[in-house]
Amino acid sequence: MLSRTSRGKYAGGLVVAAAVATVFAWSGRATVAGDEEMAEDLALRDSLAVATAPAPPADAYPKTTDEVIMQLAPGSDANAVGAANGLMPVQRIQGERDLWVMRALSAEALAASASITTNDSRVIGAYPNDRSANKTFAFVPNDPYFHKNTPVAGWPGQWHLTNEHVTGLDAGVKKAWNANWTGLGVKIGIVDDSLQRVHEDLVTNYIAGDSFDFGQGDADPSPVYAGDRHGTSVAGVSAARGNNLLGGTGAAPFARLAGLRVDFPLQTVAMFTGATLYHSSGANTNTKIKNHSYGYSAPYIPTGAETAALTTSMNAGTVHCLSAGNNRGISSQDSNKLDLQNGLQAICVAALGSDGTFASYSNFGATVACTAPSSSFKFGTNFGITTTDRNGALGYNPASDTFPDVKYTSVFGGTSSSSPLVAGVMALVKEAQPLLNARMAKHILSKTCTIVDPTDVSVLSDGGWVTNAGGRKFNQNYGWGNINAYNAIVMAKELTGLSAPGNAVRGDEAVAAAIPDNSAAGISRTFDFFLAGQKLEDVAITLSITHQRRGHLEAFLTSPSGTTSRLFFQSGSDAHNGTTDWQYTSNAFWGEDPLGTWTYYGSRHRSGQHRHVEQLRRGVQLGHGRTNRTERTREAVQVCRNNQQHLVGLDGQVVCRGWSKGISQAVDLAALVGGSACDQACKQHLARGPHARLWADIQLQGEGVQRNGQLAVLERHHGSRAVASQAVVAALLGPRRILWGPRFSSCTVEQS
Ligand SMILES: [Ca+2]
Ligand SMILES: [Ca+2]
Ligand SMILES: [Ca+2]
Repeated sequence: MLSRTSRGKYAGGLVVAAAVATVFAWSGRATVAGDEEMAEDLALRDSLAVATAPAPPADAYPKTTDEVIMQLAPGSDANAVGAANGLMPVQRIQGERDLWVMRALSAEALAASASITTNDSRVIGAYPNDRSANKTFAFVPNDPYFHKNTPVAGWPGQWHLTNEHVTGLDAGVKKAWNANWTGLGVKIGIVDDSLQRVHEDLVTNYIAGDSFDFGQGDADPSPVYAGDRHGTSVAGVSAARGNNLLGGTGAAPFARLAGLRVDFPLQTVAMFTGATLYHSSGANTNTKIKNHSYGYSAPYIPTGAETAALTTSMNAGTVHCLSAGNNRGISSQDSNKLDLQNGLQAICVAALGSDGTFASYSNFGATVACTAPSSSFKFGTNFGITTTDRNGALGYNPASDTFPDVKYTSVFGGTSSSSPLVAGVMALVKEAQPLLNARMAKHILSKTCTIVDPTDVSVLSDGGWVTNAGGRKFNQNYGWGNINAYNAIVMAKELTGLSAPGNAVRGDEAVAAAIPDNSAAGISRTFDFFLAGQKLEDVAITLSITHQRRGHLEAFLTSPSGTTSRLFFQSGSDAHNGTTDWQYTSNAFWGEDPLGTWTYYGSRHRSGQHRHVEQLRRGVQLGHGRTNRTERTREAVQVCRNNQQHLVGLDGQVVCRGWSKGISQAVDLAALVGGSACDQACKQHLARGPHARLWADIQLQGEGVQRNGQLAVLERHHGSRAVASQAVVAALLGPRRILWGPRFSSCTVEQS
């Protein structure tokens, strides 16, 4: 449904198709475009009108124009009517033979058009063709606990979704919802201790056909034990039903939820393996997103079958989100020591407190992909997460919460909450980009997450925010940064696919050398990759280390571009022996060129206690590949240069100088976008010329155009007349950038 602003009506009743015969064959006229071209324009306009959401604010546009929409008596000659009234027909409304857009050639003619129906019998209706400001009815949650100070003053609201305390410190879902991305049609599998399917805020999104209880072997994932409460809260973070006047909302308010119950007291590897694969591998891939808010609290525990299942399911296209862990301060605090969390392509999610810094408990590591808002206990002032809670006296409320409604809790948190938040966001992205898989998700995250805590140089951050040679910023406390749903969707919409995944392996190397005592430099070795022109994705290196106390060790990897990533951090309390074939992954090199010499080294931070000979043995694996996108890039510029039908401004670049008439040679689209090459005379010329409206729009919105930097401005020429419809401009300035034209849309370029 659309709402629209009220508008003035000049005179007469608008007669539409029902009353107007449409069998009349329209004949072309010199002053207007041919029917076919016009139909294209109108179809474009219509498509843009639908695709553009939300509309810019009404006050961003001049309210009035010099155009009038006129319903002529059947068979009337538009040119004759125009000539008699100081008007020029510029466009016939698609599908209506006698419905015209007329441009007034003078202010007097425009004023006179208000009473034209009484003065010219050929005109039976006239309406101003004013600028409009329609909006789609985007998702706006009406759920009572969404806002702060609900149900009573003092409660934080769902700040992780839309932060009403610190603007922007959230998951960026509001703008995504405003553009109507809600997870519709996407199923999220919650691998957890249960899912209370009858909960009022979960029942609507719950989908029985994709749910299963791997503990009881039945189809009902409902809680079994009194302690089964975790999954119900996790599920609500991803996809509690939004806009139902109940509780709160999930990040993906209209996504569907599949409960995949594991019996935690009696858990086996088989239960997790089954839940990981269920309906997201093999013949049934209904469930495209899965969340895993669990993991080991001790380091270096192999999870062979589960890891293999994750790989299988990710290869089948599923996006798996995993909690990074809540182990900061203990020996498993580095997620690279957790086998599931450091899998290739896994989306390992850390937690961000409401103070804007990493949560007090959150794991860190080179394998972290991103962070998302959750609870924290630093300074005692951080908010918890408000989500669904097991009904009645069970659950977190009232046992550890005083929130007034025991069906909900305000004290959920941990990376158990940040991960399903990312899973919910992934559902939004999946809705917007059906090709989304784990690789694409990581490409997107690597470029769209938001930098938080920008001055963080804590030891665990591994050097603070480091920008690698691929242009990605990475910090082990946050991965690529805080999730931003809207940014992710904008990028996802631009993608047209991925290149085939590449994989390169360097075999084992027996180092057979001692790691010197108390030496940060340790020992190092190098290896080479000969992969010219590739873009790195995941990097994995497997190390076997013989040592009496592995907690004293650290290891690092340096890329040919000079980026160094800590593979794992020392944990003095971890007194176990060395590691055998442990695979560490790093996201720190994403987008770099792997060509050249890599260096890895191990170091030891204590001395004197252990006299054993240490050995390193390593194998290494690089994933590489690119996203494909139809985008305004320099490559696209070259491909499209000969396309004279389109003008595309791209980061100040001119694609095609087809701008032939009415504008001087000196003025190109770069001038229009950037304004720098257009002097005063040029601007006056533009303001008077056939592109006056487009120019006015750009003047009005110039800041937005330049801010976004990548917006394309696009024009279609018909002889001397340019159709610079407001819909085009609105589309350019709205959240969804567009590309138009068959030739341009074929300009698929590779982009890291
Ligand atoms: Ca059951
Ligand atoms: Ca709700
Ligand atoms: Ca409860």
